[in-house]
This record gives sequence, C-alpha cells and structure tokens, in this order.
Amino acid sequence: MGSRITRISRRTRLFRQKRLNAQTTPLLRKVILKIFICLVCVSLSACVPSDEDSPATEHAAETISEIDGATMVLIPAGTFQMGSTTGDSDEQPVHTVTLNAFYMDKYEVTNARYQKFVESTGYPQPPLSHNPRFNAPDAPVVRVNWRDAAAYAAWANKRLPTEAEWEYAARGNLTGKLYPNGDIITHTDANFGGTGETDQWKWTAPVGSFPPNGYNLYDIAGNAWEWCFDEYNGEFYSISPENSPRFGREVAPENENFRILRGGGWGGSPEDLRVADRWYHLSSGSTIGFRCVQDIP
Ligand SMILES: [Ca+2]
Ligand SMILES: [Ca+2]
Ligand SMILES: [Ca+2]
Repeated sequence: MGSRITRISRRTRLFRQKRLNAQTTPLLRKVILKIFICLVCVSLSACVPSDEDSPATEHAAETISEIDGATMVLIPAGTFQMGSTTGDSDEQPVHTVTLNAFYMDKYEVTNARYQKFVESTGYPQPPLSHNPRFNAPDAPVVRVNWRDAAAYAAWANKRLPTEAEWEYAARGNLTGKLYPNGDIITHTDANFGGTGETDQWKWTAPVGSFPPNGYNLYDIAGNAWEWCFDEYNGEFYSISPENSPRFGREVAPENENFRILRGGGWGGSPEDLRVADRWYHLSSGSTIGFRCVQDIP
C-alpha cells in the first residue's frame, strides 16, 4: 500500500514537472529570442553611422589655429551668385561662383595676435601700435598693408581670402541680400562712421562687439576693411571662371598693383558695408586690417 502511494506521488510529480516544462520552455524561448534580438539591434546600431559620422559634418564647425591661436569657423563648400545688379559697375555682371570648403578667422586679426607675429618673427611694428585710439589688444590691427597681411598669414600657416571667398563667407548663407544680416544695416549691427545704438566707437571697436553673420563671422561688415588676395580688376567679373576664381600674383612685385579690400570700416558709410562692394588700395590706412583663411586638406 505504502509503495503504491509512493508510485502515485512520483507519477504526480513527474506529471507536474512535465506540465511545468511544457509551460516554461516557450517562455524561456521567448526570453532568449528577445535577448538575441536586442543584441542584434545593439550591434547593428554600432555599425550604422550616426549623424556625427556622416561626411556632411566631417569637419569641425570651429577650430583653433595652431600658430596664432585664432578661432576659425568652417565655411562649407557651395555655389553662389557673386556681385550685384544694383551696386557699382565693377560688381557686374553677377556670375555664378563655386567654392570648396575652407576655414576663416572668426574675428579680424587683433593687435594682440599681430604682436605675437611681430615678436616671433622680428617683423616691424605696425605704424599705429603706440596710438591709443587704435592699439587696444582686442581691437583689429589697422594701417597694415597687403604685404604685412600676407606675411602674417604665411607665418600663421594661413593665407588671405580670395575676393570670392570673402564675399561668399560675408553673405552668411543668405541669398541676394545687401548686407551680411539682410537688406538693412544700422549701428546695432556694425561699427561704421559715427556712433549710435550699440556702436559707441568713433574709431575701431573691440572685435566681436556686434552680432555675427550666418557663418558665425564677426565684424565682416565694418570695423576694419579687410585685405583680400586678389589684385583689383574692374573687368574680372566678365571673365571669371566659375570654380574658385582668383586674380593676382602670389608675391607682390615692386610695382605692386592695387589689392582688393572688402567690408567697409569704422570711418565709412553703410554703402561700404555691402557684401558685394569692392574697394582697393596700394598701401594702407587707419581703417584697413584683415583676417585669414585656411584650406581644408
Ligand atoms: Ca562707429
Ligand atoms: Ca571688418
Ligand atoms: Ca565700390
């Protein structure tokens, strides 16, 4: 009798065990399947490139220049309409220009940075380095000629922007606008002749005193006029190639030609601040400074 009861209870246990197995096996399978799917998803997501890895954002939006320590901003490759139908005759014809990406100094080259260049190379001091109207460390260096600017750029492992690069960057990804931030410019936007609103400066202002344009460039309009690489040629727009146009000799000869200036300065009118306006000079002046660019390898 006792052994029968034992057999029955063993059968009952076996039956229960089988039923339990029958219930838990599908559950286990589900859990294992879920874990497997999760592992596949994780490994796949590690292989798929994220937005940060995509070629469009391969280059950093900003970089610090090794030699002069200046912050440079990425100007993306693109195509734009260079010139103006409403400006001076040398701004015509409006023509299509395509450029590679490059880095551009976020600010005009300051007195402090220029001093670093002078101390490192023994290059002559700029003529206004003792003039308190112009020699604040964070103000743009002015009264530098094209050769000075080109020498600084070479020292800093950079170069002067071509006129096309400067205008493209100045437009700040806007299309067909007169100024870097739209069709109107006031003393809240830039340092130019006279004072008012944000503009409290009769002469140069510390760089970055006004809002940047769409590419995060400061004082691209006003403060100091900016040297470009190109020699001045009033007819160049008629014969300009579409891709990376430039006009000028790499090294200025003794009979130096006029070189391009852009953006207007602290002494000028809003007309000078137009993104398409072109000016030129043989030597320099107290309204003339520069900023540099750097190619992307
Ligand atoms: Ca002013
Ligand atoms: Ca400027
Ligand atoms: Ca002009």
